[in-house]
Amino acid sequence: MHADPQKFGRSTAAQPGPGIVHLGLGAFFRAFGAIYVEDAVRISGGDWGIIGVSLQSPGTRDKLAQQDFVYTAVTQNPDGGETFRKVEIVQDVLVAPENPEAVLAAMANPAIRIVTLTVTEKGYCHDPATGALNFAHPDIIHDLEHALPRSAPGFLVRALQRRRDAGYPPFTVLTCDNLPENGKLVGRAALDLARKLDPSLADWIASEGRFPSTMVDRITPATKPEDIDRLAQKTGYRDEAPVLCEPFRQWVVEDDFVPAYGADARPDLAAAGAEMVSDVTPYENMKLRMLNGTHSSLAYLGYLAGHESIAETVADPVFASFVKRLWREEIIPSFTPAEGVDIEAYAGALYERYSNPAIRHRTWQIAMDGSQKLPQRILATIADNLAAGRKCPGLMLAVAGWMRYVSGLDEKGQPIDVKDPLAQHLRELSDAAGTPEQKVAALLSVREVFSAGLAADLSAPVTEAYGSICELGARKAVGEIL
Ligand code: CS2
Repeated sequence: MHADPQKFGRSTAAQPGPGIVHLGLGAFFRAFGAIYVEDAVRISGGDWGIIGVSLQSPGTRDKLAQQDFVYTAVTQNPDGGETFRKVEIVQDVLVAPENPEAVLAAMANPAIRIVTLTVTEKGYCHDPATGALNFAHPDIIHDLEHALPRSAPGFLVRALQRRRDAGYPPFTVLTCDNLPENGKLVGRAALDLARKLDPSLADWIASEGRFPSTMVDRITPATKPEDIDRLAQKTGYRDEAPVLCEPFRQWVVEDDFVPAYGADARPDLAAAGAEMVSDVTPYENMKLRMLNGTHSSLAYLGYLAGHESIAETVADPVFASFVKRLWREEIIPSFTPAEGVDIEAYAGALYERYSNPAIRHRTWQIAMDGSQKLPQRILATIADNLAAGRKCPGLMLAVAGWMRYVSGLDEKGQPIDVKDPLAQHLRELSDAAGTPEQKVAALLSVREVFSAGLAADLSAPVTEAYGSICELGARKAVGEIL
């Protein structure tokens, strides 16, 4: 039994005024963006308190509300040690389905100069293969017909509409999701929706709004009940909503914020260690392909091989060699790193981060939402390799691993709890197809994921890779690549 827990709450009554609304207050942003903002305020001041918004469910709000929205960030070091940091920058959490009006009112408050987002790849209601807003998405259909929205684009546009009508400047929209040119993507979604509602609003957003792109990086595994108990044992207080993270963090931000707010348009993120740049593209390719691309490759193939976590997967010498080969042979040649970046050293640091035994980052967690992740993490790299005449058998095997994973049965015939917006459709396609060739063809026909041209290019190599997985099992199929 842990010690009688002391009341867990704020260290001080003094708080900065609100300056940011965050849509999608999950573990990642609490372990990442909130800490950067809190550090920026500690160093350089400014009214940058954060109002969190949950777009789906009340769970996070319910836990945080019990402890005045304060929580612990637990850094898990490779030597097994843990360091604890109390984070106090979040000042309130709203639950959109309970009270969308309160969310819009918060976003329309002129004191709010930035809206940040971590709504995951599927939260932008876009078509992953093209980037266009999906007007057939049920939430977009709803948001076109109702002033109180459901979707992230809907909240952005309706709040901007209120600000425009009240004569206030727009807020800067700062997305923190793992998507290429993520600022342009969320800007396009907002403008596509605004143009349908009110073309003059779209013109105003296009002229006065800002949607800078960012690259975000911090491995943040899900918190388990035993983590909460361990923290209570170690600290003497009970925090119901701690977040776990690795020591590493990197935030690269395009320095393009709403000019109407002048020097008060953003917190001093550079003082907190963020890199403020004019173009984030080289950093984003490096991270999405080198980290997220191998994360997803290891997640599907590692899960099928029976590995529970990334650390466990790269501890397997077959997968250790596989991931290093992926970086060397198929990913690094596919892009130009940012100036001054030692890309070999970056790969070596990634391998050390993956190997951190204290981070139990489940392959199952990373495998989620593959239909929304594959295009920017793996397919773009394949397309660039093919255009350059380079074969990429490792990435083709990763695609085949995803196809085998979404079939819903593992290599022991046990069910896989596939989490994906298209999970049912993918399972039905796989089940309805008889042979491996037919299964691959059926899944390559999913245009939300594979363009027709890329599907044609992938057909033969992915079919061969899929057959290898079915015949040898994932681990041996990986071994064949080496
Ligand atoms: C992971 C990412 O769950 C996933 O898809 O690949 O959350 C990854 O941990 C972060 O992007 C690391 O910065």
